[in-house]
Amino acid sequence: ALHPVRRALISVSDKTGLVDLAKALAARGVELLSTGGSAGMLRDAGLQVRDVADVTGFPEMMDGRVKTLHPKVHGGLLALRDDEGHVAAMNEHGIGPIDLLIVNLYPFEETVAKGADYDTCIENIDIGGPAMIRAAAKNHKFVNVVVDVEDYQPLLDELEANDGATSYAFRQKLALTAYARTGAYDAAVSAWMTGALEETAPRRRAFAGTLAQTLRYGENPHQSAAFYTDGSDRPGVANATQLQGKELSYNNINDTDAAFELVSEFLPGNGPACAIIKHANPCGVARGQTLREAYMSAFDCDRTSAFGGIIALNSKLDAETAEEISQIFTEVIIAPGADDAAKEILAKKKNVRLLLTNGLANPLTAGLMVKQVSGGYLVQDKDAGHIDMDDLKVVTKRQPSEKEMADMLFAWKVAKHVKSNAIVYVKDGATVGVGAGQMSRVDSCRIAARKAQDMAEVLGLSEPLTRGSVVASDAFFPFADGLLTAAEAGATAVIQPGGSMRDDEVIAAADEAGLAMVMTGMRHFRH
Ligand code: 93A
Repeated sequence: ALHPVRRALISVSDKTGLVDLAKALAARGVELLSTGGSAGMLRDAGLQVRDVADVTGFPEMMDGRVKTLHPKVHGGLLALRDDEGHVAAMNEHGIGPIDLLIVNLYPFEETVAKGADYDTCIENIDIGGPAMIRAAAKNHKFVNVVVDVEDYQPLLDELEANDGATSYAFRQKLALTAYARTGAYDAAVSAWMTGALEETAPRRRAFAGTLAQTLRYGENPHQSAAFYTDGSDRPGVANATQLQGKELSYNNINDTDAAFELVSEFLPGNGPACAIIKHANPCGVARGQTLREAYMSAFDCDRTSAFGGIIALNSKLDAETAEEISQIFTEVIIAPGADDAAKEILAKKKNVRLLLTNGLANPLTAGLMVKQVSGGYLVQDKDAGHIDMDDLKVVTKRQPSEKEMADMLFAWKVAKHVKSNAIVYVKDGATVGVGAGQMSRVDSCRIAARKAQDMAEVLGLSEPLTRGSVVASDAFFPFADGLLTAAEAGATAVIQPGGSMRDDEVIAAADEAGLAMVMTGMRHFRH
């Protein structure tokens, strides 16, 4: 049913658009109630406003912690206008109905993002605001609640269309937005406290995000989709600046994230590195003396798949690398910076999206991974597992050479970012074969070797690059077959977690083939 708006309560931290909205409401004859700062701003604009303190008979107190928490406010929001008892209570206690609530909350998320100290974050937890929002939203049968500056104009349009009233359907939609906001707000508090107390286990915490972008569609055109940010300032796709190209799609965001998280494993201090991603899996990762060389080596792992891929770099994009990348079609490039000359080169490729980040992501930082299953969510810590040379146990007669060791650690880092079953062949600091997402480990070994063979033909090499390579497996070899496939492809050293019932068999096969093998004691499933 249509309900006229006669009285509004305004209490906002973000005062964007406030004066214009209030003027439009006043012009409709709506009476304005407001809290300290908001009231001051409206008065300065020449509007007539009544202080909430005047309504409640109580001053704002305790540094503003108690300003709207009063029956005269909450009764006015919650009273059912068509209930005799409620109306009688309003009359008895001198409670006037509030038909419209305009509230946006203390900027808790922004305060956390700025790195504020504990007490400042606590002070920025809004109590009265969410209480009013939840009350008004519950009573949407009669009350309008606006929590987003973006809803100011639609509200005015609705009032205009209905001669100063709003429809039930309109109020329902506002209530939905309102509860999404209070839910996300408390989830942000919960997430912050989880971090502040260094409570890393994903238990007893809520999670939610802030709508950052409505996407054109999801994984497929018939799926609707949106991008939510979690308020952290982690360098990566959520906090990057896009210099050119169309808006990112759902798949772009997913793949760009995979690419950047992977390349962030390689510290720029150890030289430039490049990762090329297709469908969330790397089709080439390499280090180089120069960034261009790193890109070229990554590209040479699987030129066919790299077409239309996503490229992540661990250092500033330079002109010669940009020139090289421009030779084929690429969807997205993400890097911690770009030279002017590089930007100029890419500007000619209007379809390429160039994203610049504020540094690399720290792979050791704790985080949360959420995945939806039918009827629920699976929540776990992000895989921040890390091994050093000291954690490795050589299990074969032959010790790996220094070069093999370096390549194995490289391969292991890449394998962490490949969908299981993951098999990664590496030679001279570059992947030369990647087997991803297979249901059996031996198939991943075969596919990776097979792709290396195909690339040898493309590159005009007499033998595949897997000759003299090392191989990483994200989980143990359940049988010797996968390892033997890798040996046949020319791998000379193996890195894997170990822990299979048949480790003895696998080690014996490695010894017989003259391989060196190390065990990490840690696995990196990724599904
Ligand atoms: O400290 S509070 O939780 N206590 C309250 O009773 C209360 N009522 C409104 N914060 C409260 N608010 C918040 O004050 C609103 O949610 C809004 O963000 C802010 C507006 O204050 P001002 O109008 O003084 O700028």
